[in-house]
Amino acid sequence: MTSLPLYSFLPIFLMISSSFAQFDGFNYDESKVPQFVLPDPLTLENGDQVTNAHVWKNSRRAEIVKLFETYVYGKAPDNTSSVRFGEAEIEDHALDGTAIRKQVKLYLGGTQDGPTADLLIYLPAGSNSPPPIFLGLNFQGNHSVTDEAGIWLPISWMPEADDETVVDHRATESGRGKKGARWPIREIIARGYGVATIYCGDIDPDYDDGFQNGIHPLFYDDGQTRPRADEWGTLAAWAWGLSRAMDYLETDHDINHNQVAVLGHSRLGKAAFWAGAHDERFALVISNESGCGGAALSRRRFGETVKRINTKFPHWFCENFQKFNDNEDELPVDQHMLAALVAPRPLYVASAEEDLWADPRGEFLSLKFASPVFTLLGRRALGKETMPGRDQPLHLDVAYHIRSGKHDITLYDWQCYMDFADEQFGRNSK
Ligand code: GTR
Repeated sequence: MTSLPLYSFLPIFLMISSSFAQFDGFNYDESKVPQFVLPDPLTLENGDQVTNAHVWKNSRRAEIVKLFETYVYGKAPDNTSSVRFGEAEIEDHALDGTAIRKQVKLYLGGTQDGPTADLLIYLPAGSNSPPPIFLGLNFQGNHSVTDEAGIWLPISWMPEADDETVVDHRATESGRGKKGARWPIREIIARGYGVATIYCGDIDPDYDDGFQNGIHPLFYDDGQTRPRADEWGTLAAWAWGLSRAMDYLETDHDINHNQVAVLGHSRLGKAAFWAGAHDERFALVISNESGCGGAALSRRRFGETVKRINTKFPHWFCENFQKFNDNEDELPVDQHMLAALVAPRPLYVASAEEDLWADPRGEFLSLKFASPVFTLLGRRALGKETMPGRDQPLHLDVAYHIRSGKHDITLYDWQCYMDFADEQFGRNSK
C-alpha cells in the first residue's frame, strides 16, 4: 500500500469532561491515539500516481468506490428500475401560507402491496425559480419534523420510545413535531430553500433482523436469504433510499435538481455521506457528526471504534467490514477517501465539541487528508489551516465547524449549512 507520511499528532485541542458523550473502555486521550499510515487517495491500485483530473475521474474514483462497496458499506443493487412514485398530496398553503407542501409515496418494489417510503417536501411559496433543496433522512417519522396535522404517519417499524410517541413499535399522533428542533423548516423556507425528508425505517428498520424486513429481500436472488459479505447493510440501504428520493426530485419541476444538498445527522449522517460520495447527482454533501464509519478516521480508534460499531450495530455495514475489528490498519481505505469521493463537489463536515464519541478531530482530519484530491480538481481545500475554534466555521470549497454543545443537529448547524449553500450556489439568502 502506498502511503501518506506518518502522521504525528497535534497538541490536544479538546479537553475531556465528564459531561462529554462517551462510553467506558474507549480512548478519549489524544496522546494515546496510535500512529498510523493512511492509504493514499491519489495512488492507483497499480501503483501509479494520479496526476490529473482525467485519471481521477476515469480510474481512481471508481477504484475507491469499489473498495468502500466491498469492504465497508456493501454494494447496493444496480437495478432500481422497479421503484415507482405515486399518490402525491399537495398543500399550497402550508406553514401559514409560506410554503408548499408535498407528500409523495415511493413504491420501493413497484407495487402498492410492497414496502413504501413517504417523501415529505416543503418548498418556499412564490419562488421565482425552482429552489435548491436539502434532502435528509429522519429518525422518528416525517410527522416528527413538523406539527402540521396533515403529515402522514409512518406505518413502518419504529424503535420503542420512553413516552407514548411510539406504541408497539408504531408511530402515534403524539409524536407530531417532537423532533422539530432538528428540522427548522420555517427558517429554511424563509431563506428560499426547500427541504425534503423520509423516515429511515421506511427504507430499512434500524435493528438487526437478519435483513428480512425493509428493502433487502426485494433484491435477493432466488434462494438468497441475506446479503452476501460484500453486499449492502442498512447504511447502504438508507443511502440507496436517498438516491431514490433524488430520482423523484429529478422529475419534479418545482425543484432545482441541480442544487440538491444531501445531509444527515449521526448514523443518518453516515448514510448521507455515503449517498453523496457515491451518487454524483448530489451537488453538496453535508455530514453532521457522523463519526465512526462516517467522517471520522477509523485508524485513530478515538471514541467509537470499528469493533464496537460492528458489535453494537451488526446490520449497519457489510459483513466484510467485520474483518477490520481491532484491525483498522488493514483497511484498504479510510474515511478521508470517502471525503475525497465528493470532490470536486462541495463538502461540509461538522462536529460538536462535547461529542467525543464521534471524534471531532478525526472528522476534521478526514477533510484535511482529502485535500490533495480537491486541490487536484481545482477546488479550495484545507491547506495549512488547523482545526478552527468552537463556533468558528471555516468555509472554503470544503467546510468545517465544531459547534459548542452536544451531539445533535441544531439551528446553528443549519444556518452554517445554508450560508455555505449560498456561497456554493451563488445565492444571498440572509
Ligand atoms: C450511536 C452510535 C454512533 C451514532 C449514534 C447516532 O449509538 O454509536 O455511531 O450513529 O448512535 O446515530 O445517534
